[in-house]
Amino acid sequence: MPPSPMACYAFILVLLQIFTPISARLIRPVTNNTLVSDGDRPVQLWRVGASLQHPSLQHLLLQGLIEKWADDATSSLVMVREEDVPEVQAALQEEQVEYNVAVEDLLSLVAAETEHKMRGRRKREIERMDWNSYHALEDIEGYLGWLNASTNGVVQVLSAATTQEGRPVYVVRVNDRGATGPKKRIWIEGGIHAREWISPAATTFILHQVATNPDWQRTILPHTEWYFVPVANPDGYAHTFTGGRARLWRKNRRVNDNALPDRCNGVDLNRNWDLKWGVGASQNPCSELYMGEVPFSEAETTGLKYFMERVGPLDLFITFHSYGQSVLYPWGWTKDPPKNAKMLHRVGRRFLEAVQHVSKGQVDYTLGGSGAMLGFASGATDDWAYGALGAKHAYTIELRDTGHYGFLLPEAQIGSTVRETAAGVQCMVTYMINNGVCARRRRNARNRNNV
Ligand code: 0X9
Ligand code: ZN
Repeated sequence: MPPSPMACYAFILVLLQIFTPISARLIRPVTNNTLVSDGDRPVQLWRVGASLQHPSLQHLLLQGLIEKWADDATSSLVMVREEDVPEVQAALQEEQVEYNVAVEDLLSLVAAETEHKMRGRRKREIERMDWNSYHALEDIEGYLGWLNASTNGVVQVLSAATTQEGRPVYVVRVNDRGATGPKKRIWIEGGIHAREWISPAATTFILHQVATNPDWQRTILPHTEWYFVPVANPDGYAHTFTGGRARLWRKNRRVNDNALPDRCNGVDLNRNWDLKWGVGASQNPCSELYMGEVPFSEAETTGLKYFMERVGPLDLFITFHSYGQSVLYPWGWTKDPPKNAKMLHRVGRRFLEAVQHVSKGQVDYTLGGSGAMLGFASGATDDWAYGALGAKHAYTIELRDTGHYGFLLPEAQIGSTVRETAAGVQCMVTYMINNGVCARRRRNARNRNNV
């Protein structure tokens, strides 16, 4: 489907503004319009002439005054709420860090998209899911309900936890009990970060393949047992569908302190798991990287941890995030490679090759240890699954794109993204089941040693 004129316009606008040279644009004055609620006030995108590793940027990030959009060795793009402009401005000026406003009102780019979502709500029970648009939690749960009721016990929908706002965190088990041979245990987590909408889309699409595609059912299902968490952060995800600033929400919705503003609600569920807890995370509830008061302080992380422990050691763990197009393996808290880094690398490469193949060379991913590739961050699910649970392979996969649309990946890209992602996972799993069959022909044709 070609992108809508609105999407093209928004994209061109973002590009034009992002590539305007530093200092060439004026910062809009802070308004004090009491008729506009905080949730609708602008969020700006700033281009900053320093990496997020710069101490003053780290400080602003951990305080919650800026949020990460993109980062490289010498510059970064960060989100700044309109009311925080003076404070961030003063901090950067004091450190003589250059900056300019790349996009004055990021929310104007998402307004049309979110309004359309609110209008498009469907009834709860749905038989057919599609991957042409982003779906509200009700739609996703409706689809899970339908799978549960119509697949003869192959798909079971179970609840791992109840969130602070009373929503279940579902785990979907797919297992063909008729097939009795040895099986690889696979856990796929989606939607732990609320605004990364492509993640639940990819997770539900792979679930759909495993549960309904005859090819997968013949070649993969007899040798595997799957656990899917389509939306690990349902409160956060539901919040992102309420319009305005909420579209860019990352954490869950825990109320940390009633006296604090909305941005100080929530815990980053991907900093709350108990493995080297506290590295590259914030102790300040107002930061988007808030790690929680103690490890596993949240219903979502505790519930999933107990569920995973009951399932036992996994052969493959994947958590889908966006964006960046990278396949990351442990550790997040150090640059030192884990024991079997070579094997993690080899299996991860199968994903890259399959995506390249399916996208006809248009989509490239990078591969490596997450601490080395992204900077240190602990308390994430992948490190816990690998280091505490003992999963043989554990990955964070950052889906499309590389930063043009970022978290606001257009709906026109959902279909191709989920298809290439499913092909990537299919290749990893086939490789594990068959001890290396997937993509062998393509690999041999190129370079036998390049694994
Ligand atoms: O920082 C994160 O939680 C993930 N990136 S995101 O932009 N989607 O927020 C990456 C997590 C990588 N894994 C570890 N650091 N263990
Ligand atoms: Zn994420």
